[in-house]
Amino acid sequence: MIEQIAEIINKHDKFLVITHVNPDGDAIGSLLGMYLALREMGKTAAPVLGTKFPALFEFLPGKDDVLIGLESINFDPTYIISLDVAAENRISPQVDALRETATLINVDHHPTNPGYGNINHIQRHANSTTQLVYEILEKAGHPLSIDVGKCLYTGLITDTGCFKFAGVTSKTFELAAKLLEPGVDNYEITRYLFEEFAVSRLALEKLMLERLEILLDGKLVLSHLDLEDFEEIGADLSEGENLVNRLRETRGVEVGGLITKLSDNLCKVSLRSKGLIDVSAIASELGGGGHRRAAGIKASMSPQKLRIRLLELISTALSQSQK
Ligand SMILES: [Mn+2]
Repeated sequence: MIEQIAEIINKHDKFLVITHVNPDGDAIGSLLGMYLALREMGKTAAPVLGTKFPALFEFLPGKDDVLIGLESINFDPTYIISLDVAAENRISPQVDALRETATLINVDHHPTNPGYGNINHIQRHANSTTQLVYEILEKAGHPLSIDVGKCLYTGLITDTGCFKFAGVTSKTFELAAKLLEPGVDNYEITRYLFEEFAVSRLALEKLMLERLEILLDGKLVLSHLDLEDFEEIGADLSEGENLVNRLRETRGVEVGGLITKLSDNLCKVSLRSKGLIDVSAIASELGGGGHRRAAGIKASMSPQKLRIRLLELISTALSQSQK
């Protein structure tokens, strides 16, 4: 499959590059890395998001070319490259209408990805989708530039929690070395991602910690934020990214969960597990998806109801894991 995708990007033109709702570092890194590489290859290409560009990643090259919504694309795409999107309904913006004339290439590392593309390249053991983008570009014979390296490295370090998470092997560091090779400065990127948070993020973290509940004999830690909190603090939704990791980093805790209320009947949930519990299975039950140790849900449910459902599902999963 990788050969086929490499050949397509070498031989064809007019690419639309897309990713998922609430894009994280891997989503934005893949989007911009693929887009910039296509431009370097002399192709017509556009990176598109469904909502505004997340402030956290504004240091990345190519972000000024990102289009918001499909209206502003000035060519008819032949191929749509979907990157890091676990399920078709998580593509943002939705591209259903374009699929009548364009071929959808689905490149992802989420094990729950059902293969909704016309061409699917799903590698569940890849540390990040940017790894897959790197491998496609390498297969296509396109040399890595410093700008593309910055984007792809960003995806790798965000999805591995700076090489802390499970799944990191010697291969991960080999890839990191290749991505830094063109002259990418590791600290320039980690500083922006992890040491330049706005005070607003600290305020969000404070609220999250004030509201946390320690449940199921200390194995589950849940907390919640509301869209109004973000508005009052003046924080972008993307600033809540990975705050949930904080909830897992305590001895004995198996699962951390952060519920963000977007409206009375719509919530976003981020789940993190140490590995005993497969949170992607819990997320799937509620219409979401992800990985064993990190998963997400967007559900049309009140936060109270969602909290109860999560408690039930995680409690059942915990008792099954002890059998
Ligand atoms: Mn990813």
